[in-house]
Amino acid sequence: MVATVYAGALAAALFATGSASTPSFSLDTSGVFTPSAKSAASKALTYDQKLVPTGAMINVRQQSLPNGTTKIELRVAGLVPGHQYGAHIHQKACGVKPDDAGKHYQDKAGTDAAHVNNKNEVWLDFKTDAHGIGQATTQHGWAFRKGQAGSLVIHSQPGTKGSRAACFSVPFGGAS
Ligand SMILES: [Cu+2]
Repeated sequence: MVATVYAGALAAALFATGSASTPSFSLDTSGVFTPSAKSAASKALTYDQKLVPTGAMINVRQQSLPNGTTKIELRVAGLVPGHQYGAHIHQKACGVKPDDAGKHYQDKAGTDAAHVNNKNEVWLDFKTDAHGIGQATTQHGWAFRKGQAGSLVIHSQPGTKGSRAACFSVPFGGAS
């Protein structure tokens, strides 16, 4: 993961004077879920092995453009077929306890409906196919504040009602 992040940073530095479509920050990181009780050091932790079994895989990509646009792609495999999951970017890295990832990352802080939505937060809800594979993509017109977006949490159901089934630590990149 370190090498991937480093490569992304290096590419950003090399191409900083490129066209508007050249990313100012990019990362591509993958993980295999392990039970949180057994391996707190893992960056992919499952809290609910019925919904996110040990060995399930996740891949997350971020591309941020010089104009401030942030694109996030999520891919998962090995989950329950035909299930609707919720997923959001949270503030902190994952820990042994589901709540360790903290709250949702928000562009503008707030607790009302004007702030808790998929425009001001990064939601990547998805439904798995018959093989347990799922994917989601989002794009926002704003950049993360550096160091304030630390994980992607998979929830038991879409939206904001579901419990936290698994967590993947991702050092999302901030504005350049
Ligand atoms: Cu969440």
